[in-house]
Parts: sequence; C-alpha cells; structure tokens
Amino acid sequence: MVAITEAVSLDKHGEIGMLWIDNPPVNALGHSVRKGLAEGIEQAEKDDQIRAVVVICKGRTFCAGADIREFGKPPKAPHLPDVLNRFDQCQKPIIAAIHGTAFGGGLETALSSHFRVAVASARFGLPEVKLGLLPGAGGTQRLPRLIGPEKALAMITSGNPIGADKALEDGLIHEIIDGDLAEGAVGFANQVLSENRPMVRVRDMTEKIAQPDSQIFDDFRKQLARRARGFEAPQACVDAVEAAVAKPFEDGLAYERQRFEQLMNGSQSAAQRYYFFAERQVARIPDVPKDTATMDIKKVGVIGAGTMGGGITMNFVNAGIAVTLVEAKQELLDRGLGVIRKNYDISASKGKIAAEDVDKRMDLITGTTRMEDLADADLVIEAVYENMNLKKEIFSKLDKICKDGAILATNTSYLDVNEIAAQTSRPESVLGLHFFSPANVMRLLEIVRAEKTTIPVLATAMEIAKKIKKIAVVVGVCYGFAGNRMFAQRKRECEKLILEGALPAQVDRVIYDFGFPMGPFALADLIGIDLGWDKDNSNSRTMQEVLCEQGRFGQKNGKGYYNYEQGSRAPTPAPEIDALIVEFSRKKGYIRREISDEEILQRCIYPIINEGAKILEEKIAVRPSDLDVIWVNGYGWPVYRGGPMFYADLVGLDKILGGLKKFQAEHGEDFKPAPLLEQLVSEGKTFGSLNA
Ligand code: 3H9
Repeated sequence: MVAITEAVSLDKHGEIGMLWIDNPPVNALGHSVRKGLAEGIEQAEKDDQIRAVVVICKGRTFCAGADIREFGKPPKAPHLPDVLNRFDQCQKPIIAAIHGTAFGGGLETALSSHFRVAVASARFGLPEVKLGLLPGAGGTQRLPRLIGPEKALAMITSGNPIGADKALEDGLIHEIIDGDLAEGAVGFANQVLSENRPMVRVRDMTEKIAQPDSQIFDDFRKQLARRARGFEAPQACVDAVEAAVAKPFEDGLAYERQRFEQLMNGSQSAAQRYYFFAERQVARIPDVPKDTATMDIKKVGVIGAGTMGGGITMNFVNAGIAVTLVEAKQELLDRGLGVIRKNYDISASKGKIAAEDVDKRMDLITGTTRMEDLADADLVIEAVYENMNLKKEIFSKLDKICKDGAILATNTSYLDVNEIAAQTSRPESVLGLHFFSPANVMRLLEIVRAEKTTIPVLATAMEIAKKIKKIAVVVGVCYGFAGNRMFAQRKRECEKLILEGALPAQVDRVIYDFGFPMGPFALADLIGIDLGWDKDNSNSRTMQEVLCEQGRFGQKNGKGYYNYEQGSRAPTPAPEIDALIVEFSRKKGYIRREISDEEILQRCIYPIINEGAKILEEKIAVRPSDLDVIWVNGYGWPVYRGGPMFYADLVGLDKILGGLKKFQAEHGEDFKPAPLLEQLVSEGKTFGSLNA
C-alpha cells in the first residue's frame, strides 16, 4: 500500500490498482482526496503492472460529495472538475466500487469512471440542490447522457437519492455486488480485462440525449415554480440539464461551471449551507456528553387522544414503538382512535404505506380510559389542553402510577414546566416535549429542559426524538419557550399593522413574498381564529375577538379574515372584513395611514430577531443557529434565508438595531433592543460568532 496523500493510497491486487479513499467521516472530496485521486490515477496509468483501477472507500460510505466546509474559502487546485476530466482521459478502465452514499461530487466521480459496481444497500444522489447549488463537476452533463434527461432532471432537481436496484434498472450502475465489495470489484475489473470490454466514457454517450422532448424542461420549470417557489437552484438545475442536450459536452460543462459559481456566490446557497451544519450542530448540548448512557424506550404512554395526542401517538407507532393512549371518556377515545385509523387509511390509499400496515400500526396502540394502565410505560407524554391545574393533577397522578425511572413529559406550548415538575416527587425525570401541529407531520420538536431535568433524561429524549425522525432543539423554560415566544412578536405586530392602516391581504403578501408558505392572517384562518378565545371573557378588544364574536373562526367554518368556498382551502377576499377592520381601528382612535411593504416586513421580522437575542441572553437556547432550526422547521421560514438569526447577520446587525430604535421611538417599548444585540453591534460581531 503506497500512501499518495494522507487521504488516498494505492494498493495492487494482481493487475488491478486499488485506489483507496480514507477521509472520515464521509470521505468528502476535500483537497487531499482530490490531490490523491489525480496523482493516484497518474501513477496507476504509468505503472505497467496495473491494467485497471478500482476507486473504493474505507469507512461507512463512498464519497458523500465535495467537502462543504471548504466552500466559501479560496479554492485549492486540483479542482474536482479537472480531476474528473483526468478520470475521463485515463487509458486504463476505472471502476467505481460503491457502498453507502455516492452523493454529489461522489456520484460525479463515479460517473466519470468507466464502470460502476455497488453493494445492494448503496444509494446514489445529487443533493447539491438542497445546498442551493447544482452539481458542479459534470453531474448535470453526464447523468442525462447515462440515464436520459427526464430521470436525470428528477434526481437533480429533487436532490433525492435512488437505491441500487433502481440504479441498475436505469443503467446508472453495471452490477450489484453480493458479499465483499473490494473482492467483487476486483472480480468485475478482471472480467472487464478478460472480456476486453470497451471503456465507456459517459461524456461520449449520445443515444439518450439525441432526441430530447423539449416539453419536459418546461414541465419541470412549471412544477418547480410551485414546489420550490423562491429557490434559485432548482431552475438553474433545469437550465444545466437542458444545456446537456443542447450543447456539445465541453460547452455544457462550461455552462454548468458558470451557473455553479453563480449559485455558490449567492446568498441562497450560503444560507442553505449554513443550515446544513445548523441542523447537525443542534444535537450538541455542551453539558451532555456524546456517550451519556440513555434509557431504552419500549413503551410510550400518551394522555389525550385529541389532535395533538393522536399525532404524537402516530410518531411512535410509525417507528414501531407501542403506545398506550389514555383518554378520559370512552367516546373521546373511540373518536381519537378513529381519526388515527382514518389518517393511516388515507396514507395507504395514497400508497405511502402498505394496506396491511394500517392494521399493524393500529395494533401497536392500546386505547384505555384508565391512567393506571401507564404503570409500565417508559415515557409518558401528557397532551391535554392548556390548563395548569389540569396538568398538575395529571402529573401528581402519574407520579403515583408510573414506574421508577419513567420519563414524564408535558406537551405544553407555553406553561411553566418547572411548576408542573414540582408536582411530582421526581422532577429530575420531568421535561417538556413540545410537538408542533400536525404532530405526525411537522419535523420540529422543542425539548424543554426544566431546572431539575437530569442529563440522562435529556439525552434519552434526544435519542428518542431521532428515532421518531424529529429535529429536536433543546430549550429552557420560559413562557412560549423559544419558537412561540418569538412568534408572538410577529403576531402582535400584524395585529397592530392592520389597525394602523394595512389590511390582511397586504401583510400576507409581504410575508408570502419573503418566502413563508403563507401570510400570518391566512395562517390564523388555517389554525383557527378561535384557538385560545375565551368566549366568556371576550370584550371585543382585539380584531381577533371581534371576528370570533361574529362566528368567523377561519377555514374550519369557511370564514375568517378571508372567505372560503365550500371544500376549498384557497382564501378569497372578504371586503366585509376589511371594512370592519377600518371601522374598528377608527373607533379605537387610530388615524389610518399608508404603510409601506418595507415597514411591514421590518416590523414583522426585526422583533423576532430581537426576541431571539433576548432568548440567547437568558440562555433559553444554546446558540443562534438552534433558533434558525426552530424557525425553518416549525414556522415555515424559507431555508434559502437561513433562519432569522442568519438573516439578521446578512442584513447587518447595525441595520437591525437602527430599525428597532426607530420603531421604539415611534411605537414604544415592544421594540426596545436586546442588550445582546447592542453589545454585538458595539463589538462589530455577528450572531454567527456565537454559534459554537
Ligand atoms: C458537491 O458535491 C458539489 C459538487 O457537485 C461540485 C464540486 C465542484 N462535506 O449527516 P451526518 C459531515 S456539494 C463536509 O450527521 P448521516 C457532517 O457535517 C455536496 N462534511 O451523517 C457530519 O459532521 P459532524 C453534495 C460533511 O450518516 C458528519 O459528516 N453532498 C459532508 O446522517 C456526518 O454527517 C451532500 O450534500 C460534506 N459533503 O448522513 C451530502 N457530508 O459529525 C451531504 C457530511 O462533525 N451529506 N458531512 O457533525 C449528507 O447528506 C449526509 O451527511 C450523509 C450521511 C447522507 C452523507
């Protein structure tokens, strides 16, 4: 074995040169890998004993792509496209031997090899689009030549991987290897030599791109304009694949390169790359060692079979974990179980799960009206409505019923988890698990660490969150925790803006155009305007209360801030409500004025950022990027803007501070800048500097 660089070595197996890549954790194509590959191919070509080369990886995977950590730094030669052109020109056959994930630049390396073999569990993908990029080392030019433009477009614009069977069927790989990959690849290479199989350079293939159907490009563009509204990269991917069929290979490659660099230098990719690491960083809690012993969660109890409880139950059942679902009355329990079954039936009818899985999943749920049936649960999640007394009563009962060591969690969205924990004799085992609605769909989970929650309990909660495929963010106790506390800022401003002179449609347009899936008033209609409305204590002080009193609850009864036609979720204007808003604001003494889109945006976004700064100061969240993960996953913040804290850095903290001070002078203390924000500005620092 000859070391070529610290990440690449060359070995010989008879007439086969084995070019091993060893760059943990995912064999990313960093500088030393690129250099090693370029020089390794050079050496193998010069070595008369070597007649074919196998490119293969150590560790858990084939190359998972370019090294994202190198992006944004000055690029160091050899560049990947040049290394891969060298592969193309090699006079000896190169065989890529793939296990794990051949992603991004990794798949492009395989596409530049002359043959590809893989184990059955391997996956193949070009996920660059998820980083706001397009494949920039020939992927957009070679893949359509190999599998046809339509399939290539599907892979490149979605970024989603395919498995080995599909790759074989589509002609992406030549063979699936059973058993040891290195041995199988050597066998395959020897066969190539003995059969004198012609070397296939993908760049020279023309058959699949000879008669392209131009309609597919338009179809993809249209589809992506809806599905990926606001994102630049998906459209650029379509342009690059179109170039593959329209231009000679070298010209297509140059076009791809130009678009890749454009995207790489843009703010969307910077945001999406930042977000990639933010989502991985979130699992690191400074005082929770990685090797903390966790508890085995085999049985879960859920209290409350309403919308939240039902959704929470489904999460565990989907992961194969048995749930005891407790409801106070049999009829409510039956209704809750019925809703869960209906959800599974719908999934089965859409082909998302197999028909027989509906019963299998339902069999994992034991419905009961007896809380005592939770005696053997390892984790219990209370999901009843937001009432402190009721929650306290439940937790003191649970304390008596549940076995020693069981974790007791509340799904409260706002209430004081310390106060709930104090109701038990085991506050060390109590925490908050704040799921977001619909709980079986939304990926975000706030894990609320109470004062006495122990480290193993916290680590167990994080582990179980991963099992049920949630992105868990640890937060501390305060009213509304991190997400809802920040969200309340936007809600307050929106309510004020419509009294001062804006109308719901204008506010919604501004927020929608920023990239949120819907505006705040359309969202209020979706969630239900009457959520949290206290009928008996209503005093028409807010517009929301006025709407509730008029029986306008939102989408659920076809009228809210907007009107909805029967069976439709699409809002249509409600001039009667606009008139009501104008009248209500005048009665309240507002002199309505024209409000610019810019002011709306700043008044909705800056206070979110300011509250984020306060949350960080109070150590409710570990780091700014955790808040960004919360907003992207729980509140529809467009990932191409990174999250509120990343966005603040992008806009400039001095500008945010200036804006807050101006609004403070005009509108009062709601805009008082957080001391942390003032401090960062005075030190010339960013929120990013706090992301350890
Ligand atoms: C590209 O290839 C551009 C080219 O077209 C053109 C170039 C000219 N770089 O996710 P995990 C780290 S763009 C650097 O927790 P898993 C990750 O941060 C690239 N680091 O594991 C983490 O570090 P830490 C296209 C990377 O098993 C550790 O590896 N490729 C990279 O759940 C483990 O990661 C992609 O977009 C990277 N490329 O999932 C693939 N990838 O332990 C991105 C990972 O310090 N990667 N790390 O937190 C993935 O999708 C997943 O990581 C993968 C493994 C599926 C591979």
